[in-house]
Amino acid sequence: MTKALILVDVQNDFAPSGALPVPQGDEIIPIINQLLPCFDHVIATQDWHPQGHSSFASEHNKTPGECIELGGVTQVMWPDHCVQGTDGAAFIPGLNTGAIDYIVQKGTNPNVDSYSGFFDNQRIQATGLEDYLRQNGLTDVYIVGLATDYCVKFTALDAVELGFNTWVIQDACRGVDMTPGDVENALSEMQSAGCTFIQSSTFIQSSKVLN
Ligand code: VGL
Ligand code: ZN
Repeated sequence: MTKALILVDVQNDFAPSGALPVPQGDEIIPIINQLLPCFDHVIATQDWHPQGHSSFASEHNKTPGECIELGGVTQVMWPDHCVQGTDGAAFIPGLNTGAIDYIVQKGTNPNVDSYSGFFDNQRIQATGLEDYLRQNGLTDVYIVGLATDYCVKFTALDAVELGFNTWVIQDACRGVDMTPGDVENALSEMQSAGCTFIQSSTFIQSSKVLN
């Protein structure tokens, strides 16, 4: 059993003061920093959109939160966020980025969104995350980050589907909850799919016993 920690979109635009704020999104930073030493392999995803990305409401004269159809899938309209190379796309300050071994950038195709760290929403392209995990013999993935009801959820669902043992460290995630209940529903979906939930304190305690 070889485990990897996957940090999903721990980026400024998803912090409470960011362009697409996730309430209390910054609270996970110290929790993640405590988890990092428990892992030999740490991977971070970054939402990494070109300017004028098709998920941006501003491109379609829509209001954030509205939905459109895009390439055959429903697309939520978002405020402009995580534009490549901007401060909004950078990791949230305080995160121990020195512990990150591999960065996966997603959402780079201007025409397609990508919530999952593995594939874009239309499943046109893989990001390379699966290959990286397999090449390094990583069979167990522990997922943390932002946002529980979008990128964390879709990354976790794909991980299970690809056959990885998938854990979600629940207190190290925060959600958007645009419609109240979204986070609860996301947790149920992940659980039904076969993800296991764990609290950071329990995980840290058990890795101390084992090592
Ligand atoms: C995300 C909405 C749009 C996320 C990314 O990281 O959960 N959500 N882009
Ligand atoms: Zn995005």
